[in-house]
Amino acid sequence: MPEPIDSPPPNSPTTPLPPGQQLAARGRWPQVGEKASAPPPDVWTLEVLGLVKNPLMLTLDQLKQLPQVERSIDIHCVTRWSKPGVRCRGVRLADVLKPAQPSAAAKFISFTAHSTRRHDTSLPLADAIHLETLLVWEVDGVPLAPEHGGPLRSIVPERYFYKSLKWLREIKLLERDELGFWEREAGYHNTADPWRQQRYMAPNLSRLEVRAALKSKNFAGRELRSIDCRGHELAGLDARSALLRDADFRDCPLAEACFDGANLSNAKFAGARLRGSSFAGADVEGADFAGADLRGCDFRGASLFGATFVPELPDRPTVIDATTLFDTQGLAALMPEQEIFVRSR
Ligand SMILES: Nc1nc2c(c(=O)[nH]1)N[C@H]1C(S)=C(S)[C@@H](COP(=O)(O)O)O[C@H]1N2
Ligand SMILES: [Mo]
Repeated sequence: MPEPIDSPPPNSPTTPLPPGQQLAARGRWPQVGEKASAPPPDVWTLEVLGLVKNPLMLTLDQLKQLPQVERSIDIHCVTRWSKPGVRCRGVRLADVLKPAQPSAAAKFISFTAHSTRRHDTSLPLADAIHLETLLVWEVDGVPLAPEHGGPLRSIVPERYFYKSLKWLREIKLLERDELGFWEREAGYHNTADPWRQQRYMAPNLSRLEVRAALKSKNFAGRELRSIDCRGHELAGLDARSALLRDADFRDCPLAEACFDGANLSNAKFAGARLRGSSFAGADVEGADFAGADLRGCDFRGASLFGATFVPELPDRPTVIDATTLFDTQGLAALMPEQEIFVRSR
C-alpha cells in the first residue's frame, strides 16, 4: 500500500523552506547528476508502457495537445539547495496516463531517461498522481534547457529533486517497485519527502556506508534504525545483533537471513520472503509479519509481544507451517488472535 501523504500543500516562495535547505543564489539553477542526454533522436518520443491497456508512443507535438498547465514549483535538492517558485509549463502526468488506461494492478510508476546509463527513478503511482507530477518542456517562459532535461523532464513537486527525471523517454507502470538509479546505487531514500528530511534510507549513515552495508549484505552489530530496505535483494543478510527498530523490509527477498539477537521492534516485514531465516533471541515486539513467507523461520527465544502474523488481505496469506519454529514463551506473548493463528499452522 502506498503510504499516506502528510506533506503540507505545495508552497509558494514566501513559505519557509523545508528543514536543512538553503536558497540557491537568485537566478541560478545548479546542475546535478548527469550533465547531458545521449545523442537525441530526430524525433523525440515518449513511451507509456507496462501495466496499461493501451501502450502509447507520443511525439512532443502530440503531448502538447493535451491540456497544458502552468505551475509554480519549489525545487528542493537533496544536496540542500532549494530554488523556489520555478514556473513550469507542461502536462499533468494524470492526463498522459488517462488514454493509456493503467490496469488496476499498477501500483508504481518508473521514469527512464534517454541517457547512457538509462537513468531512472520511481515512486508509488498514487503519490505521483496526488502530488500533481508534471511533464515539463518550458521553465520561466523559455524552453527547458538541455542541461536541465530538455526537451522533456518530469517534475514531482514536494519530493527531493532526484525524483524528477531529465530527458524523459519512457514511463512504465509496475505492480512492484523497481528502485531508481540513486535509490538503488547510493542509498537515497525511496520516498524523499523534504518536509520529513527523507534524504537517505538510513538517517544515521552516510550514503557510502549504506551502500557498503547493502552490497556486502552485512548489517551485523550496526545501528540502522528506520532503514528503508524496500526494493533491495537481501537473501542471506547477516543482521546479527543489529539495531533495526522501525526498519522497513516490506516485500524484500530475505531468505536465509540471520537476525539473531537483533532489535527489530516495530520492524515491517509484511510480504517479506523470509524462508529459512533466524530470529533467535531477537526483539520483534510490535513487528509486522503479515503476508510474509515464514517457512523454516526460527523464532525460538525471540520476544514476540505485539507481533502481527494474521494476514491483512486474503490474497496475501502469511505462509507458516510446521517448519516455522516458536517456543511456548514466545507463543504466550502473542495477542490472542495472533496466537490462535500461529498455533493453527
Ligand atoms: N536523467 C537524469 N535525471 C536526473 C538526474 C540524473 O543524473 N540523470 N539526477 C537527478 C538529481 S539528483 C537532481 S538533484 C536533479 C537535478 O536536475 P538539474 O540538473 O536540472 O538541477 O535531476 C535528477 N534527475
Ligand atoms: Mo539531487
